[in-house]
Amino acid sequence: MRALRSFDVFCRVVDNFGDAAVCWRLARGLAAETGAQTRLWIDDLDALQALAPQLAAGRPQQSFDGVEICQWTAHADFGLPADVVVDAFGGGIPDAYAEAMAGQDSAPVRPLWIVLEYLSAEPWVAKHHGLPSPHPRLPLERYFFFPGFAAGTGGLLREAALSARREKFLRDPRKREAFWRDAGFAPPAPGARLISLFGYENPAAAELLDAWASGEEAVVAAVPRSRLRGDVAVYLGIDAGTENATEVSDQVIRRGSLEVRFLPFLAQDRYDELLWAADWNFVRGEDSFVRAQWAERPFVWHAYPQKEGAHVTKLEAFLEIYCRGLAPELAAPLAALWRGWNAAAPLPAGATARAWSALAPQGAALEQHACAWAAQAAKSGDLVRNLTKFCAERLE
Ligand code: TRH
Repeated sequence: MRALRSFDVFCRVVDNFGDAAVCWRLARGLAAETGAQTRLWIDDLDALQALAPQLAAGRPQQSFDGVEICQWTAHADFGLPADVVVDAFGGGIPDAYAEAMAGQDSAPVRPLWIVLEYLSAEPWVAKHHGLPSPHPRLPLERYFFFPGFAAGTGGLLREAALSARREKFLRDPRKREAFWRDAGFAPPAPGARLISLFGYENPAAAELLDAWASGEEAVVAAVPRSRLRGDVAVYLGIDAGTENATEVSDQVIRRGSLEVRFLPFLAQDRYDELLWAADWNFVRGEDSFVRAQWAERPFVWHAYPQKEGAHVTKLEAFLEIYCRGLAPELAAPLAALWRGWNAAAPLPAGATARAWSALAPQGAALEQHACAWAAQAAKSGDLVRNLTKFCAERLE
């Protein structure tokens, strides 16, 4: 198989953090896995800097973690095309760059154009994975690369060092204490159920928070900065300011059995630690959705809302595979909780709280299932390895 000498990853940030998060994780993985020159071209450096605060804000070019991070502007000098060009989420690549790729016919091999698609559990994914499509104008093929949970898909981003990092964190209580100290809080009281909340605006939030506040057991809800924060603040009757407002950061608000902690937006690697420390994780989009699975804890996914409810199809497709092997008396309330959390319209009053009260006492069984699921999902292979193999085979 031909060695891959260079990668260019092109990332247009639509909104939120996911596009930048997936591309940053991919670029770091490619550099670590292959040692090849890896450039991440990104149009919104701020989104990336929030995920990796070590990066210098606004610097058009810098290197970190084996990746050369370049600001993607209309006047950027892209230089020679790389062996492999990743067009993330179909955001496209610069026209001049595509023409340069097409002009490489004198080169030993013509660069490969990979369109990295969004993650979905829908059954059609494996059939479409890896299919070529001729460029409408240039003598170039684009290959559609689909992440996925099943064999025959591109797999999931899962860096080799992940398990060791997680086990090291879980084995050492001092690391958990350090996490809270660095986030500006004391560790939660022993025995309190820790729930992390990351999501989009959500009308179902109040009902769940109320169930926790009026419940028997102590619940600590850790709420890093996100679009869900507003709903939490409204429930607590406090002004959260705008999503980016930090006023509420570092605040602890108590209501009955519920303690809400407003956390700052954490560095991506720190966010992993929150997922590992928590008993339940509420996540969203794509990258946190996958990280929650690798955290091997029960979780609830808020799919990125899409037109015509396309996200509900994605949600149901994932629920179908995730709940396989789960006892029906757990699968039914879990699905109800997820549907309630993703409902475009509010569910019958109490439905989300009822689902929660059926699940809350079953933490051990749900965690066991989460562990079994993580092992199952990992069988589709690490996306970085699958991608490098896919490319090396086509660059023969
Ligand atoms: O930010 P998102 O909603 O991104 C979304 C999705 O990717 C969606 O598929 C895409 O269509 C849309 O953007 C445009 O959710 P996601 O994918 O989970 O990305 C969030 C990232 O932020 C993830 O890497 C976790 C990280 N994160 C931190 O680093 N620190 C934090 O404190 C929190 C809460 C998250």
